[in-house]
This record gives sequence, structure tokens and C-alpha cells, in this order.
Amino acid sequence: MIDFSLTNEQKQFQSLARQFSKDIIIPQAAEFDQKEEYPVEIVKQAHELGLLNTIIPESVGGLGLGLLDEVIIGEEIGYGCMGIYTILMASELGITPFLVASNDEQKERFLAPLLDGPKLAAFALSEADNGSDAAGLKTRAEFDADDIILNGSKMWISNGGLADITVVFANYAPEKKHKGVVAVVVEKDTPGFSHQKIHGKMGQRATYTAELILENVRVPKANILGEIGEGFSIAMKTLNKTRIPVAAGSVGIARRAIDESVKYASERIAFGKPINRFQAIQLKLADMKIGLETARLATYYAAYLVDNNMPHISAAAVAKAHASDIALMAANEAIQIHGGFGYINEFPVEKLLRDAKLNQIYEGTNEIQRIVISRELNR
Ligand code: COS
Repeated sequence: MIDFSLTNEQKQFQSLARQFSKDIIIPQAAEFDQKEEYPVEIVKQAHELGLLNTIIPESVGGLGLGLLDEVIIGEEIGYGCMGIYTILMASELGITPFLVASNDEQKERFLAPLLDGPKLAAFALSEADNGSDAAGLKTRAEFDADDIILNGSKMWISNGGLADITVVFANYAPEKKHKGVVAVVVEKDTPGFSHQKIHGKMGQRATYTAELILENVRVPKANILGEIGEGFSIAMKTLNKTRIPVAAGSVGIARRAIDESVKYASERIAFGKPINRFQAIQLKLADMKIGLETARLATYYAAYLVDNNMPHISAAAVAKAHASDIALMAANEAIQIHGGFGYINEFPVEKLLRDAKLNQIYEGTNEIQRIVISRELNR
């Protein structure tokens, strides 16, 4: 049986997120983008509406939403501003390792307090010299009695430094490669834990992105998620899920690109008629629509597999790679349809392109997604 209908609760979340995007995010997105500023009030409102940290389990007082719920919300927020969506998405990314591998005490200690305010989580795997080669990470972990001491740095961390809790991946036995990795929860104010905001991003400029610096950061062993040595596996299992919300945001970008283009093409007159009467424009719009529909289907399907505990590694990679490629294509075509006006920031489409580019890079480049897909084919 295939049922494409949404539940009443999902429809309510969709309409709540759509309204929030329309009334709050879209009117302010360009300004936060231009100023490269973190939108404090918007994140606060997202929290008040129940759109932040939605996957925190019900057992500790959260909404316990599933991945399909999350992607339905994600499309709407991504439609409004991918940079603002990445703030919410990166927090869910920081929470996901807890769903993969934490005990009840850790959920209670670290996740429950996030519900009290507009608080964020973060996920710190990437390093300046180790992005795709995640197993090659150089951040070091040493054990000292009941503690673990971390030294190193992490790069490109969304919500880095703002987050109340950050899951840091570190290597305690380099010779063991991926089997020597540990996942450790580091709280914001831990001595030795500092950050540097990264400036000058091309897009998604409302997201606070930072380099994290760990200098003799000492945390109790009770902060280790899962088993010592299980860190790489926790990171991979997390990303197998969280690549799907990246796809959802990409679907939002593609839908926005179409809506903006349809509107502009109906108003812009050339050769005595609106440009939407020309096949050159119609064919572009049709290709954008084909891309949108297939990307959404791939995204929903991958989320469905996760929610039903079915194998989803390949489906998540397919959704992420396809949807982000489509988002970039749609944004690019939207600029072409807008002509010269598409190239200036008076219209929203140039921002869509700048924002979409990152979706092909983060949470595993689209080249890595294709490697993942190919490996699964040959398994
Ligand atoms: N899901 C679950 N397990 C996975 C996995 C996946 N997607 N990919 C690899 N593994 C497991 C393998 O099964 C293997 O397990 P065993 O040791 O039990 O056999 C182990 O991890 C090591 O796998 P492999 O040898 O294939 O690892 P590689 O170092 O060759 O790299 C890739 C694997 C490239 C797929 C991985 O490093 C990766 O995903 N890189 C991108 C990281 C990323 O997305 N960064 C973004 C950070 S967040 S913005």
C-alpha cells in the first residue's frame, strides 16, 4: 500500500511553518543575509511555536517528532530562508547522535534543558584538513581517571559557539583510524572551549558558523555517547538521517525559485507579451517543476524509511544529492528567467543560488553522497 496523504498533525505543522516563513522569515531574510547576522528573535519565535529541536524525545518532555514531520517543516522554513533553516536543522543534527546512542541519563541531562528556551545543539565532526575524510580527524582525546581531555579544532560548525551542547568527535587512538573515535558532549561554558566566527560566506549568512577551539577541555567520561570507539559509527548513523532535512530545505529552495519565476514571468513583458507565453520560459519552468516533484518524493521516501526503521543509507544520499542539485539548478534558472534583475539583490533569486550552493557541500559533499550510493549498490 502507498499512502501519500499527510496526517492532520503533519498538516498543522506544515501550515504553522508556512505561515511563520511567510510572515516572519521572508520579510527579514534579506536583511539578516546582508548583515551576516544571527536572527536572535526569529529563533526565539521558532522555539515558542514549537519549531525548534522538534526531535527531542517525548520521554524527556520533547515533541518527539519523526523525520517525515521534520522534513515537512523543513521545506517550509527552507522556502523562506535556507540560512535561517540551517540554524534549526543544525540543532536537530546536534541532537540526532543522542537518538542514535545516548542513555536515558544523558537525554535527561543534555536534551531536556534545551526545551527551556531558544537553545541550540551543534555537531562537530569536520576539521580544516578533514572534511570528506571524516575518519582522519585530528582532534585528540585522552583519558584521565574519570575524565576525558580534548585538544584540537573543528571547522565549519553551524551554531558553533552559540550552542549549549556540542557533540565533538575526537580520536583517542589514531592507529585504530575510524575505530579509535569517541563522541563526547561538550557544554558551552566548559573551560578551554572557545570559538571564532567565520565571516565572508557566500550564502546562508544568517547561520552562525564557527571554528571551535579545544584546549585541554576536560569533561567527565559520563559525557561520552555510546561506547568508546563507536564515535565514527555514531557520526555515520547520524548523517544517514540528517542528510534528509538538507534535502527538505533544498526542496523549499526549488519551490521558492519556481514561485518567484512564475510571478515574474507573468508580469514581465517582452516582444509585446508576458514572457511566460514563450516556450523558452515554459520549458525552464517545467524542468524546475519536474525537479521539485522528484526531489520531494525522494526526500519523503527517505524520511519514511527512517521513521519505519528500514534501511535508508542509500535513499538518504539519493535525496540529499538530488534535491540539492535540483535546488541549485532551479535557482540558476530563476535568475536566468529574471534576466538582469535576477542578478541584483532587489529580487530574492540571487540569494537562493548563493544559499543552494552550500547544500551541495555540507553534511557530506554530493560527491561523497554518490560514493555512498555506489558503495550500497556494490554491497
Ligand atoms: N553508515 C553507516 N556506517 C558506515 C557508513 C554509513 N553511511 N559509511 C561507512 N560506514 C562504516 C563502514 O561500514 C565501516 O564499518 P566497519 O569498520 O564496521 O566495517 C566504517 O564505517 C568505515 O567505513 P569506510 O572504510 O568505508 O570509511 P572511509 O574512511 O572510507 O569513509 C565515508 C567513509 C567517505 C563515506 C565517510 O568518511 C563520510 O561519510 N564522509 C563525509 C563526512 C561528512 O558527511 N561530513 C560532513 C560533516 S557534517 S556538516
